[in-house]
Amino acid sequence: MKKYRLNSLFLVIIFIISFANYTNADTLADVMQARGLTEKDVLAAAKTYVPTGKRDKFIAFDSGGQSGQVIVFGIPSMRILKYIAVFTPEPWQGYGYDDESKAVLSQGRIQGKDITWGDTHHPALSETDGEYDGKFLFINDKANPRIALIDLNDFETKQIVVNPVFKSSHGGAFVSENTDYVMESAQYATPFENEYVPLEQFNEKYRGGMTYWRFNREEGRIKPEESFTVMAPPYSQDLSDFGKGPSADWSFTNSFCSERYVGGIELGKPPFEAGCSAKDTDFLHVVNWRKAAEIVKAGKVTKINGHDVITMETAVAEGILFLIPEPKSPHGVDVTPDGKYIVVSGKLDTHTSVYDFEKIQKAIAEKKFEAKDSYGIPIIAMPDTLHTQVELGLGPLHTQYGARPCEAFTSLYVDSMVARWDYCEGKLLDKISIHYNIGHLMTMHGDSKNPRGKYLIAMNKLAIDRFNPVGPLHPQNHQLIDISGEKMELLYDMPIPLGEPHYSVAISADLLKPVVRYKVGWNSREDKRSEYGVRAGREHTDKQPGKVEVFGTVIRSHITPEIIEVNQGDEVIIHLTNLERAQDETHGFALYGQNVNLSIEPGKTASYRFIADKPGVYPYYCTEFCSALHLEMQGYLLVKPKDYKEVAQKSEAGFVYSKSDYDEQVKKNIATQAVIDEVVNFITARNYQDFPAAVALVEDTTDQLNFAKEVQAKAEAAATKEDWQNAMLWASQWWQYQVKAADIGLRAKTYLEQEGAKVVQ
Ligand code: RUQ
Ligand code: CUA
Repeated sequence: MKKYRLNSLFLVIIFIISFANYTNADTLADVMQARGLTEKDVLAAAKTYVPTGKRDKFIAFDSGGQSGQVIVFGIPSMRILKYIAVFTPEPWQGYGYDDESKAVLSQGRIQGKDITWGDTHHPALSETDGEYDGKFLFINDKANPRIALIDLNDFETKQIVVNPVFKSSHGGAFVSENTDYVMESAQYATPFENEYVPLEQFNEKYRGGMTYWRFNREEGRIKPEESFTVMAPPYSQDLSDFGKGPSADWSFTNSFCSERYVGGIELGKPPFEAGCSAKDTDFLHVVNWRKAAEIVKAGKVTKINGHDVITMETAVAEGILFLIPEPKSPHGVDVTPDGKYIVVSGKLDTHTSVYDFEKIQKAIAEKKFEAKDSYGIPIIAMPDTLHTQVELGLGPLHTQYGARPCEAFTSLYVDSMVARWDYCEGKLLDKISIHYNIGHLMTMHGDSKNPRGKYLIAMNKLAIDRFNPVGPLHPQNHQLIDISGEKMELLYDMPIPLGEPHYSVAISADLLKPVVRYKVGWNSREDKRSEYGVRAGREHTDKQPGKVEVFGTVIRSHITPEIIEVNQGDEVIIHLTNLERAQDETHGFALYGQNVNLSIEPGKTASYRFIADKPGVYPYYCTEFCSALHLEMQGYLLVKPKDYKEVAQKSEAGFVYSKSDYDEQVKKNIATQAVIDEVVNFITARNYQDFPAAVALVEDTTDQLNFAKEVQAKAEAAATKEDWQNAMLWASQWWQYQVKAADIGLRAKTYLEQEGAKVVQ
């Protein structure tokens, strides 16, 4: 059996080598004909195909909609790289299954209740001076107004903050030019206090607003105690955007249903949708957030639920909140890269309006207002602030920017099209059909001061007939569009089978530099050494009455300890540290009947606690296929019944080995070592040190060979004592380490061959 394993390893390698040399007889023309592909199709394929081993130029972060997660994919290949668990437990990442991540999820409790999902809408990348810096990602939950913080150092969720006054929030997350604040606006107006207030008091007691979450970059955390909310009328505040450059101190927030209509079909009243779209205009909220922050510092706030709120009265008195009419039921509000204009589209109006920040400032400075709303907020007349209005098509929603001067792209929901236009001249340039009903759209670095152009992704709400049918619930459809030429060209359809991704942001891949391993014994959620981490050889189990605490480790291919004995009723706490230094050697940990799966990436320490309330035998194992002996990476938790009386047990060996078994094994080990030596010679004869990935593999191989040496000594010691049973078992373990060394060594060799490493001698 074991012999077969080594042989099969080499067979696979030979197979791979011979397969690579095999040339397919088909020509491109044959394939095109057989598959019915046009030249345009093949060109699109060539523009998106990323050959094996090559990487994407841009990395996109999609909101995962109702899945409460974030989807990471590459552009132009549109290959999904990861789902980042954010608001929803996700077992592959151990998220919501280990103590460390449970602590993050529990920060998101709403009024004491666990919320195990999210409706993620808008991701935002951290910015430095208006440019994406690749450090952090923020995303909001609409259903339960929360913001999550993801650290792009390891693509893990580190913090969840709950909005203390809102009961829903669509318009988040947006970041200020230097990420000192992350913004979120209310959607459905509610009382700020957590109290019952009859709907009859909607105008007086229900409120909207904009929350500015303070972000501390050094700590890498949002600071709730330094955050504040500017209260606003119950106008259903929607999307927002921070200004840039000249407008950097300001923020802009749309609203709909400024009619303040309250439906009630069952009471015989016309529905919300009728009453909420009766007026021709709604309001753009213009806020001087920089000044608002100073007002908060000066203490001119009202505490609501322990949170600093600037009331509308204060906001008006201090001159930080203004309204400007905007076309009916607007949705997106997007500040141009130069910060000079604010683009707003009304879903129920064919116009896209371009507001001029300078004109807005002029009106404010001259106190030129056309009226005040019923809450005393000054309204600036629309014509006094408009730069231009453009007729783009039906149902304009969101706008993103391209790399060319004044280049904008707007999604047309009703038309199912993307419009390319010039916001300076107010001129439509090009249109392309998408499939179907586009919501957001996204360009590379599209929210930054410096959009990169090249690609656009149309984030379509409906897929309808685009993919093989999979039942009534269809995937969403992202369409990749080439915007590098004069005409937009559709390149690729990507199904998204995980919630409705509302919005996405994409960053140049070279700006992301995540770690490949943690320092050994790391609590990744708190970004510090775990007090439960242990190094190799330091594993131990602490037993106290009623409590068993295991400080264990995992490394190919064993879990230490392999046997855990506890008494019924004990609290069992298991901490496991992954000792691997190799890249991509994650181990898992699953235990029968306990709803646990840990994901223990190299260096990480993860913990799990439970009460062993039922006596029995509970196997545990590693859930990642980590090595040829992954299946053997196992152990037993034994829970002894309360009244259990120890009796002496005698265990019989499953198999009895002799001297000849041992000799046979040693012969095999020596032969294996010869193979390993050859691989090692190949590597060391080349400039492998010039390839960090190869260096890491070599380090790992050396580790495994050192382990092999350690157990070889044990085998030989047992053999001198003629303890053939243990000699054979240790010799077999020696061989296991050799196989692992060979596996990694061969990976390094293949890598060096592919990268064209040179002989150095
Ligand atoms: S959304 S389709 Cu941002 Cu939730 Cu506009
Ligand atoms: Cu570790 Cu499988």
